[in-house]
Amino acid sequence: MSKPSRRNPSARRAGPPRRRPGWLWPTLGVATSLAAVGLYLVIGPGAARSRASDPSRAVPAAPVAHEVVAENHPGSATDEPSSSPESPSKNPPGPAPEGMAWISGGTFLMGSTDGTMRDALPVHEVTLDGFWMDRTEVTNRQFERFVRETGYRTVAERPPDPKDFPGAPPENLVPGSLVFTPPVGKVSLDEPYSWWRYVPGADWRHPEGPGSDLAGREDHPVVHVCWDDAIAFARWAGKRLPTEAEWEYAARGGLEGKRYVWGDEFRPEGRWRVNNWQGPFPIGNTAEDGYPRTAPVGSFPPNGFGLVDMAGNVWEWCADWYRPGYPSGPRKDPRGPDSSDDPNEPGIPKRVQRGGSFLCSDLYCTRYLPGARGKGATDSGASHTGFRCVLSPCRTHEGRPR
Ligand SMILES: [Ca+2]
Repeated sequence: MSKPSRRNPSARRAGPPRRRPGWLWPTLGVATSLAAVGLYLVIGPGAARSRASDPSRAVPAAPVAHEVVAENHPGSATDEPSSSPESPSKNPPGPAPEGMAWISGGTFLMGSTDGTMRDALPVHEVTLDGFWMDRTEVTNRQFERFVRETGYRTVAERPPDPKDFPGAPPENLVPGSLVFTPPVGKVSLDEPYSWWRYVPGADWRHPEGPGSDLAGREDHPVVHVCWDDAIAFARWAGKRLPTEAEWEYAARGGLEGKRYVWGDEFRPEGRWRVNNWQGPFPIGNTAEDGYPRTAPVGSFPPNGFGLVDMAGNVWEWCADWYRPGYPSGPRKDPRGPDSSDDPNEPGIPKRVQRGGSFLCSDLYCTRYLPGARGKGATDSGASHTGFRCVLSPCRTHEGRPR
C-alpha cells in the first residue's frame, strides 16, 4: 500500500500507512514528502492533481535573475554541472566566491551498504569535476535579501490553486506548511501524522506558524522552502543546486567509507558534531547538542572540505529526480535519472534531499549519514527542509578555467 497523499485518492481511502515487509524507509527520511499529506489534511477531499504532476515540467522561472555572484567571480551560473574530462579541476580556478569552498574534482564510491539504505545501492564509482559549494546552508538572512530584491513568494505563502484540488472546500485552500509538532504521549513510529501538522500561515518567515518569527534566527537555515523555491533562489544568486553525486562527494569531505561526514566515531573527544535528535523520538528531545530545532549554520565543526552542517540541521534539496537505487558501473558527473519514480507514492514527482535534519538520530532515522538519501515532492517544504547551492567554474572552449 502506498502512503497516503493529497494526490493519491486510493491511498487516502485506505487510511494511514501501515508498516509492511520491506518497508524500510524511515518516516523521518520522507517527512518532507508528507507536506503533501499535510496539505491534503487541511484541504480535505477532492481528487488531487499535482501542481507538478508532469515530471518533465519546466521549473518556474525566478521572478528576477540577479547575478550577484556570477558577476564577481570565475564561476558558471548554468543549471548544469561542468563536464570536461580533460579539465584540471584539482586546483581552484580563482579566488573563492564569498561564502563558498572549492571542492576539488576526484573519484569516490557513492552509495551506502547500510542495511536500511536499500535505495542507495549499488555502491558505485563516481568521478566529478571540481566545483564551488556554499560552506553553509542558505540562511534566513540570505533568503530575506533574495525576497526583498525580487518580491518572490514561496510556494508555502501562496494559496493552493483550486485547479490542483478539485472538490476541495474553498475555505480550506489556505497557504501553509508542515511543522514538526511533538505529540503529547507515546505514538507509533509508523505514523508520522502524529508529529507532523499542517499549519496555516507557516512559512519561511514563520517557522512554527503565525506568532513565530525569525528574531534571533537570522543565521539559521531557511526552512519551509520547496524545490521550486530553492531553484528560484539559486538562479537569482547565479548558482545552481548540487547534483546528488556532488552533494555526497562534498559531504564525505575527502574521507573514504566513513560512517559519518567527520569519521567513524559519533562523538570524538566527547564533542557533538551534528545537530540531530537526542532522547526518545518524537516525544522527548533532550537537545543535549544544544539545539531542539534548527541551529545557526556553522554551530558544529566543518568537514574536511570546510563545509558545515553536511549532516543534520536541515535536509538539503539536490537537483536530481528521485528514483530508488543507482545505475551500476562507474559514472562521470552523473545528473540523476530523467524522471521521478517513488514506488511509495507513484505519480508524485520528487527530487532528492540529502543530509538529514535536526530530527534524525541513530535510534530512529539514520539518513543524516553521508551515503543516505532523502526525497521530497517538488512543491512541498517543511520545518526541517532547506538547501545550499553550488557553482561550476567557467571554462574556455579548450576546457580550461578562465
Ligand atoms: Ca539537536
